[in-house]
Amino acid sequence: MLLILSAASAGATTITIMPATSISNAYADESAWVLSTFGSNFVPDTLENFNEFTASDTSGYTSLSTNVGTFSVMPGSQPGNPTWSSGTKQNQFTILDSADTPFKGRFNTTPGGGNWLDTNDITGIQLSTSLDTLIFMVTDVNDIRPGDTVSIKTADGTESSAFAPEPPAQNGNLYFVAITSSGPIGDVWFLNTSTADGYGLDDFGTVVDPPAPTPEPGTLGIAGIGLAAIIWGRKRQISRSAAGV
Ligand SMILES: [Ca+2]
Ligand SMILES: [Ca+2]
Ligand SMILES: [Ca+2]
Repeated sequence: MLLILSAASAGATTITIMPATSISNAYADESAWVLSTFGSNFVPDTLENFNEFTASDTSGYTSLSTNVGTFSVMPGSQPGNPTWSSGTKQNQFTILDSADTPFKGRFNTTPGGGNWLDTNDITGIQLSTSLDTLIFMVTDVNDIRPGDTVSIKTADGTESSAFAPEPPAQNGNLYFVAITSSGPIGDVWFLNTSTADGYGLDDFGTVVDPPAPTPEPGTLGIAGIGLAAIIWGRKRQISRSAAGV
């Protein structure tokens, strides 16, 4: 399914939010978006799947350095419902996996992976990134109460909250999100009006123009034969002219 729910922009920044029906569908959306936005030379490149971190429901982070930039709790962020997010991780975000999560509907989207970054129901997370293009997956948005609203905002004022509202949002929903900018994006803010309706973030990456493929051995062989023929021809020419022929 390739359905563009939203393409918000202010100035040179765009935020695109696309609903997906499954993980494979989300990756199909990602590939289709890269193709339509950048052309066939470009491919998505996942840089951070959170699998190098330890999943834990008993510890969290106020700041976390990753391969796409630094995630941090925003000033003024409200803690989640203490029933779920208690103790040391109150007003912290967490890395979770399916064995550790106290929440329903948030999940890893990395093929073969297990972890995701979980908001732990806090209301404000910032990602500071130097990337010009940022792509990622979001799970379980706006699925608890009508009126709860998750929005994504960039430092230049571009904002989108085009996730489906509840209703019809369902537990376990999934989105592919893309942010483009004419220069480094800088700060991305993940904002939530609710303290009981968190969500998961996973598979952050960018878009790359891959290098030209190296020539296949057969092609090299033909090129080598051609080069040898040229050298042999030149040598022959030199010896003929040296001999005055
Ligand atoms: Ca993951
Ligand atoms: Ca849920
Ligand atoms: Ca939720």
